[in-house]
Formats: sequence, structure tokens, C-alpha cells
Amino acid sequence: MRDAEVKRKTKETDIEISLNLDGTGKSEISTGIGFFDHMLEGFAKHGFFDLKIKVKGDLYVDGHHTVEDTGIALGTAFKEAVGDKAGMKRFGYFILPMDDALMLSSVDFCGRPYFNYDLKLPTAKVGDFETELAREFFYAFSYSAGINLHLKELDGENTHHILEAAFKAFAKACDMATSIDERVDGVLSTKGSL
Ligand SMILES: [Mn+2]
Repeated sequence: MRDAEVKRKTKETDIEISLNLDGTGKSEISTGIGFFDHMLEGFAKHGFFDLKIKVKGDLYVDGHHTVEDTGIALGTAFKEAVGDKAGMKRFGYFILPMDDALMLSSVDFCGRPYFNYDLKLPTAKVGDFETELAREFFYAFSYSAGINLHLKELDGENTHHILEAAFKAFAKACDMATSIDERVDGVLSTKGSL
């Protein structure tokens, strides 16, 4: 089983995650931020990851620690679940449309974090989610998982659509990258390790 359980507790957040990479997309998500739950449910569904996330964060401050620390813990869960990455495709990408929004996501599970984020979000909030926190989430995920992540908005007007397209495009890219390719003997790298 390519899966992981992550518990992470600080003075700011208390997080429990369970992840199965080879799932069917079922999820139980509870972060205390409705729109963020909606995004993570979409991520699980479209990546075919089975995902449970329970977060108790200091929302009386704001959503920052909750969203950032969820990114750290989920990235850590991916790093654990992929293990030595034997047989994995390693690279993944998708260009996902959602009405007006068109989002490119490209990932490399190379072990070296790199993050390029090019989204223009017209509104500061969607529901009770501060939209600038999307960057914090994806950045935290990329360095915790040790992946190269590029997210590029090719088009978009509606902030809900742009963000949802980002989470789903990222899910599809991660699904491709973590998929097993029978032709891969060991690890897909000329260096012999990732
Ligand atoms: Mn939606």
C-alpha cells in the first residue's frame, strides 16, 4: 500500500491526515474553512486519492496557520506515501478548464523543492477563505513533499473558478506523476535515485 498517516501538532494547529495514493477519490475533510474543504475534496476526487484531513487551527487569529500547516502536513504525507518512488512516472501535468478559468499545473517528484506560482486572483476572499493563502498552501506542499511545482493561470476571471481549477489541475498532475508505469525499472532517473 502506498499510504501515509501524518499527525502534526503545534501551538497554532493540530492536524491529522491519512492518505492512500491508490484510492478512488473518497474524502473526509474538516479544516474549519468551508471553501478550503471544498478545494481539498476536489483535490482528492480528481486525483483519485483517498484522503482524510482533520484540522483544528487557530481560526480566531485568521486562516493563515490552518492553510499553511495543512499544506506542510499534506506534502509530508505525499513524501511518505511515494516512498522510494520505484516504478513511478515522476512527472505529471494537466491543463484544466473550469468555465472562464484555464489552469496549467506541472510537477516533478524529483526530491528538490521548486515553486513557481502565477495566479491572479481578482478578489481577496472567497467565502471565509483569504485567497492569498492559496500560495501559502501550494508553497508549503511543494517544499514538504520535495516536488517541483509550477502553477500557471492561462486564463480566468472568477476567483472561485480560478482557485478550483488550480486545486484540480494540481490533483490531476499529482495523479499522473504518482502513477506506476510498468516500463519503469526501479527509479526513473539517470542518477538512480530521486
Ligand atoms: Mn466550486
